[in-house]
Amino acid sequence: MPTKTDLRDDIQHHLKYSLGKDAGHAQITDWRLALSYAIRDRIVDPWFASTRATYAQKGKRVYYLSMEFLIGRLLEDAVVNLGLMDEAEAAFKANDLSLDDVLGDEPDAALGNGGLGRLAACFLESLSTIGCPAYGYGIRYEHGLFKQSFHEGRQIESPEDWLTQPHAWEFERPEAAFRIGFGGSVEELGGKTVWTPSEAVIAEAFDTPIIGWEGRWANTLRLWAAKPEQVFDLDRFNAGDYYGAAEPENLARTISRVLYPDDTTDEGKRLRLKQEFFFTAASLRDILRRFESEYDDLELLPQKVAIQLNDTHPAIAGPELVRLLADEKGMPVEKAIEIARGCLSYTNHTLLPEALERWSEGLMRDLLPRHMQLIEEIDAAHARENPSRGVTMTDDGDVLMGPLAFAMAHKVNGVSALHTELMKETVFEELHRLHPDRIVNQTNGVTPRRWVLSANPRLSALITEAIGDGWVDDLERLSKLEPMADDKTFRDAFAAAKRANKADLANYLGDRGTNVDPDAMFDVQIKRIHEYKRQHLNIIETIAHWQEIKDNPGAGWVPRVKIFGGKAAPGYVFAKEIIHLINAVAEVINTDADTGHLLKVAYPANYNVTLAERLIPAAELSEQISTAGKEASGTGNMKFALNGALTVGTLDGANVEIRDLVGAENFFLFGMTADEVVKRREVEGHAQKAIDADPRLKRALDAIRSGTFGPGFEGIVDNVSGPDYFLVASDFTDFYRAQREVEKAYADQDAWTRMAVLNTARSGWFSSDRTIRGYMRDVWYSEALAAE
Ligand code: 9GP
Repeated sequence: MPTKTDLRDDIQHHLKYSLGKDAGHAQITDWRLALSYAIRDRIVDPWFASTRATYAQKGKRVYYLSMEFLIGRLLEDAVVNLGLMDEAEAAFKANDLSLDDVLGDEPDAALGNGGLGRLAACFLESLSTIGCPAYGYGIRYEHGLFKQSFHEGRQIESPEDWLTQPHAWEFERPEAAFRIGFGGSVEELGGKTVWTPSEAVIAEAFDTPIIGWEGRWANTLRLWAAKPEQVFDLDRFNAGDYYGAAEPENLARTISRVLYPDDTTDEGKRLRLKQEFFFTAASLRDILRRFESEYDDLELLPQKVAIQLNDTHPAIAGPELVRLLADEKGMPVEKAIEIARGCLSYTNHTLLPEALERWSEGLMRDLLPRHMQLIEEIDAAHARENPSRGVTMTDDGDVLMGPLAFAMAHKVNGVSALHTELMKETVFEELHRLHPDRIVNQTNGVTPRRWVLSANPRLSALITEAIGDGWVDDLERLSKLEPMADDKTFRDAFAAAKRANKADLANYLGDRGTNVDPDAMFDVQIKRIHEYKRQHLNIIETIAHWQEIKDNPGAGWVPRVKIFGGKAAPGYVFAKEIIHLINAVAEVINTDADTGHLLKVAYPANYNVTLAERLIPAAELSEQISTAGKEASGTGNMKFALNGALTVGTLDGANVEIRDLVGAENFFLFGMTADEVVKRREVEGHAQKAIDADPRLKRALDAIRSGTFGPGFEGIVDNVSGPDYFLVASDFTDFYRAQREVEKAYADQDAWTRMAVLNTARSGWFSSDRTIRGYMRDVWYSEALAAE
């Protein structure tokens, strides 16, 4: 294995022999690929060692099945985890290149929509850091989440194309391939149930090693690509039907072509179900193959295999595992259900009814006829064992994937304390009554390697100087910073790091056309655009604030930059209107000579993981303002707090736990609680009542309606004044109050910094290492191993 000191030589070697370039002609991408190969070489040995250790110690393996892995860039993670930043920097300096430019050339692997996918990526890194033998299983989408640009303030989507350049991290495994069938018929043949699909594709594996902190352990992310069984129809080609000849390939490839945009329309339902079955079935076959290479007693499966279903997307794993065990291995169905349940567990990530998957029974029967039969059997077995007030896996002609996943899992978890309690009281009320020990909580977390160490080198250096570097894989050690909140020298250094991050961001925004003052407060809301996340509450409050400033520009206002980032699902019209409104407000406010030095709105396009890594370290105020009861957890909220931003937020998701830990006095709380939200909705005309009671809100809405920001925003005003399901109007007044509290606190910079230090010092619990240890203990019953 090459040693650290050879990195420069190895880069040169790969430039020449892997890429066929000499240094004089190499482009930045060539250098980036050469570095990636040199780094990958250093991952392979620990990767093999981890696999050998798992076999040697007969470790239990964890399989994390997820439709999404929002990994972003991998190169920096790997360089950081191997401790090679200095060497890599030196190697490029010798060639007059900056490591930042090289790292910045890597496209973002955007194989996810938002929090769920990013959580999966943090978990992969933590699993490796901890040394928990694990595989991530997902789909190798050719096109990840769409690219966003703005035209006249409106979102424009274009295809993402991360695979147009070679993907340096993956190893193609043509030998690891499974035939995945769809449709067809089911027959009883000689006492056996046989499913004969009418069409099939091949799932081919691509492996990416994921290295943990200090290179101690590496796991695998195995993504499946769909290929045709027969590359090409020669008969049709020879008959001159060139399009027809390519049809099998096109049809198959469609399955892994595009990441499905969540929370959107019904279109493509059939394709989505195919995607779900495709990767789940391939993964289960791979899991069974690996198990059978070591053990010959299938009853050992739950002792050796833990399969985590990330949301209901892979919930077809229940019936598919039962089918494999019963139809293919000859186990009685009831036994197969018990064994499958011993392996499977399910994470719920949302209570939003529209996001809880249902598939029509007709579609299910057509695409997966044997699975539909087994769903009915699972349903009947569950009903026999658990006399209940009507829990069923089907309803109104639909298969309900939530109850199915619940019934087939030995543990079901929510992702924050509040969310888990609400699951028990709402979506899974009856199932919880029947299985009171099944639901557990595992509050989300984020990997500190990516979200502090790499993203915020200035803060990281300061922390390490103060308390040593043990915090990187033991984040609760940040609590040692707590006394330093009272140390003026430390506070000044903390504030200086933040100021420098803000200056960097101000340059970035300036390059994109929005000039902002790095001494203003940086107030950030970055996340998918959704009504429940209430970016419209934020922009309406911004308008009201602007109007107040205009009335009295000399009143000593705290200068602010309101920064937004996020994409709307292409089919989500209202979310797109919110984007348009934010951009329209920015256009007016940013060019207002009276207020320009006091208030700016910035909305950089194409928010992604890399942009988050730039924004979060520079943020001072974190907007976590969802309608209480709607945000399952949030993970951005944790990243902000760790990086020393204060939160203005509702009692929703993990905000509750953040506030408990950082202290109520270091958190700006506003808004109704989840219970109050439910009651408020019952008040007749609640929105209008709130508007009538608050002239500022009325004036802001009037300005939007009357066209101050251009035409076409009546829909938003009508919604906020009428149904207002997400209670923007009812929470406005308290939000406005909280924002003024924020300004009052910010005016005393030193006191603010003290609160920011305490946010960092008290947020160590939000490491995804802690979350993964919780899953290992309460859900997977698995243990960490050490490679030799
Ligand atoms: O909306 C939740 C978000 O609150 C949570 O942090 C994340 C990870 O658990 O999952 C999100 N849910 C989804 O993306 C889809 O259900």
